[in-house]
Amino acid sequence: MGSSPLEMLMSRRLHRPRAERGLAALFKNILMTIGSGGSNMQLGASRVRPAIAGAVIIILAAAVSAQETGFSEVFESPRDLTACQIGYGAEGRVRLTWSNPERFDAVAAFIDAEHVPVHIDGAWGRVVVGAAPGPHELAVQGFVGDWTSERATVDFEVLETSPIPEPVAGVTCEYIPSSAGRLLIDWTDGPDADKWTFGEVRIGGSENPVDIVTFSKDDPRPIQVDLEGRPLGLVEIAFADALCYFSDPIELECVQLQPTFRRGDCNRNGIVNITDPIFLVNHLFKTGRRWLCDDACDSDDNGVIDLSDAMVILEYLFRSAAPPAAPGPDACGVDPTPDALGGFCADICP
Ligand SMILES: [Ca+2]
Ligand SMILES: [Ca+2]
Repeated sequence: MGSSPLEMLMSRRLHRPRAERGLAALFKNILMTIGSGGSNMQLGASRVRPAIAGAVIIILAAAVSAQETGFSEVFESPRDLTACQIGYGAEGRVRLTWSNPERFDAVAAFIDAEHVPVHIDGAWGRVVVGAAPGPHELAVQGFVGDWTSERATVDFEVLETSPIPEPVAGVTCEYIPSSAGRLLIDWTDGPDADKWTFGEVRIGGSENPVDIVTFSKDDPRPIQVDLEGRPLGLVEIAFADALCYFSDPIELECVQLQPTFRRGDCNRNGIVNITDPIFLVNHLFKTGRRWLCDDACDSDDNGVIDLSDAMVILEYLFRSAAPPAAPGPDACGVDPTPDALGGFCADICP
């Protein structure tokens, strides 16, 4: 017996999850019953049976089609595929990104329908491919288990050189190790300053950054990048035009700033007095304003800010007890014992 389009559709679906296999098997049984004129159907005259069978097939096909549509909605293609050129030369480097990475276990990339030997975790949401200068069709395909999505494609002209050769004349980077790490990045405009509209800081380098922080040309400077505990490592900045052609990356050499503070000057007004424990207690118990420099509030320098820090200040002020830990309440200095306290300490005392 030849396979009908519906049966072929069902056979393709047989390796789907158990619940779907059960549904396909049910449909198939009904079909076979109709096709054989099964006695339990009691369909009567043979000229009536094909009409009823046809109607049932149409209904079943519609049901399967609806389920197929529903599945497609769940298993969609990589969405909003975007190409940005991040490297130039004989082989341009193009970064492809998509907006629904959580949908896929893995993805594959294609250049002009040729598979590119990169196969990455789909949840990453981006992949960098190499392509010779010239127009290309770039594509990404998602995988979930044995299932493959349609390819999402984007036409992109790979350039041999960046259209923004000199976006800036010089870049400065300062690294503040407190507050789980923060970068302050500034620059002076270069000859091509009017060609770029946005930029990005790549923590970990161009090819496989652990994070990308974007900024707009209109953002206040210096731009701030919170490292949130990530290691500093290789950090690059690059500037892009509206078509997402980046400048060549500029590796940042970040000067580490040592935050300085007076221990106990929790409210950061330059003197240790009764207002400091009040400020501290207000935050701890009355959700008042958070301290401005965690290390300054950590009076006993044990890496935790709690009521005992307020007590150290009070004991020092009113009972001649030992002063807060180094650098002490009077000297403006750095924290001699690195700790994981968050909060922003400026690089200089007030
Ligand atoms: Ca103070
Ligand atoms: Ca403490």
